[in-house]
Amino acid sequence: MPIITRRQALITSLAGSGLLLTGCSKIFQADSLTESASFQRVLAAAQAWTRATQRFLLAGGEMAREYKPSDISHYFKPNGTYHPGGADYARHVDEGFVNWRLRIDGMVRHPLSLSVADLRRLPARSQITRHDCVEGWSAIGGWTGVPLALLLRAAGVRAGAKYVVFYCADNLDGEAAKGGEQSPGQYYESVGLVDAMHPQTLIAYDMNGKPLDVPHGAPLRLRVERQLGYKMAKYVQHIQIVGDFHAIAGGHGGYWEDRGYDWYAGV
Ligand SMILES: Nc1nc2c(c(=O)[nH]1)N[C@H]1C(S)=C(S)[C@@H](COP(=O)(O)O)O[C@H]1N2
Ligand SMILES: [Mo]
Repeated sequence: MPIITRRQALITSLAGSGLLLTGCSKIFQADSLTESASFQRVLAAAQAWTRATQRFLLAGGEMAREYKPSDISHYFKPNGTYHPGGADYARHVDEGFVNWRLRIDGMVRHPLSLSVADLRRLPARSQITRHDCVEGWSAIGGWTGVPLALLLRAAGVRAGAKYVVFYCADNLDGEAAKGGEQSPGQYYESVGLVDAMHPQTLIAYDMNGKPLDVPHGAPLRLRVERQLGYKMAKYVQHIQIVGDFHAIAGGHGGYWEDRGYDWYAGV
């Protein structure tokens, strides 16, 4: 019974995002964002995304446990990269990330390029979840962001696509100058389309009600609840939809997967 109640509450809040859409269209008309074709496309996809999410919940789709604001950890350990090096990222920090773009391409009908401001004006979801790192620590945090499903619907995933790959701005042991995105040291991750379309999978921009800070992945990070911490790519700048990932970096679908971790990291 409590589960049904919670599901109904979620559906109610998702119906609310339909109202948010109306609000967004108004802002959109009066704003310079009319320039952004990508933004317009995502906004147009919002209604279909709301219906798909409702279907998922009504069909009894599994949600990760969500917590109360009072459960939020006082300290959430930053892990892995605390600050991507390099002049490019430093410039983005100085500029307050106004020129950061999230590119979405690969097996899609409409490649997208969105600014952080674009993402902040789209329907959002907030959730308080527990993050589990393979190193043996956990922390509870609150996340707000755009459901990845909405972005994928807007981009129009092509038949034959199976995975979503996330490329990050940090380079852990390669030399950024030599390799760029395909260098073995570039942090990247991938998830299957089912996890990518899950209602709790977000491109998050806020943590505990404040813009993501640099140690936790500013300006954008992935939240893919029900999976281990290393899947939650920070500093995301490029999302690519692919049929397989064997030709990418070490071929195992992620920075740590190329170093022996499991690709499917269910909690
Ligand atoms: N780009 C990038 N993403 C990353 C990492 C990283 O080093 N670089 N570390 C991963 C690991 S192992 C964990 S546990 C989480 C840590 O997120 P946090 O720093 O917000 O705690 O980010 C994951 N995402
Ligand atoms: Mo981790």
